[in-house]
Amino acid sequence: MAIERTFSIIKPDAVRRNLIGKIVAKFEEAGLRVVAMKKIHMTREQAEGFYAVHKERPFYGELVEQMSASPVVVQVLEGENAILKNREIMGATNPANAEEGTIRKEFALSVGENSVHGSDAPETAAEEIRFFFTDDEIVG
Ligand code: RTP
Ligand code: MG
Repeated sequence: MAIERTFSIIKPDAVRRNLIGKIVAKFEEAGLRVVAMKKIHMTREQAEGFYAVHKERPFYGELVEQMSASPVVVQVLEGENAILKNREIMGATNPANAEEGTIRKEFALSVGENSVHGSDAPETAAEEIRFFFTDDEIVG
């Protein structure tokens, strides 16, 4: 199986509640390795750019507002099948539909404040990693 890299955000709702360690533990326990990590406070412009694909969706304004309201932790995770594996560890977008043991089942507050983001495909993973990290910030 291929070793992949994926992009992950620990969102403001989770950082505010001091859940960084508990969330990273779930990635590590599943065999994913943190190869880059930093805490940042996204500007409104950064959040708008990052979520530009959702610009026409009704929740876009609220999403941009929430993601730039307070700090987040951005990470690059590496491992076998990392993109899909990360999505499994995260659980469904709406925590009401998330499986037991997933991050969103345990920690998410709502469909909007759902504690984590994860890339959904190889192309978006590469794009999202480039959006937040330079090559020399990623240590494999
Ligand atoms: P993500 O991109 O954050 O990893 O989550 P996802 O693929 O599971 O969800 P996506 O459809 O890409 O939506 C991106 C984020 O927008 C917020 N959202 N709010 N109020 C709503 O109905 C709604 N729907 C989506 C969530 O924060 C979701 O993670
Ligand atoms: Mg998505």
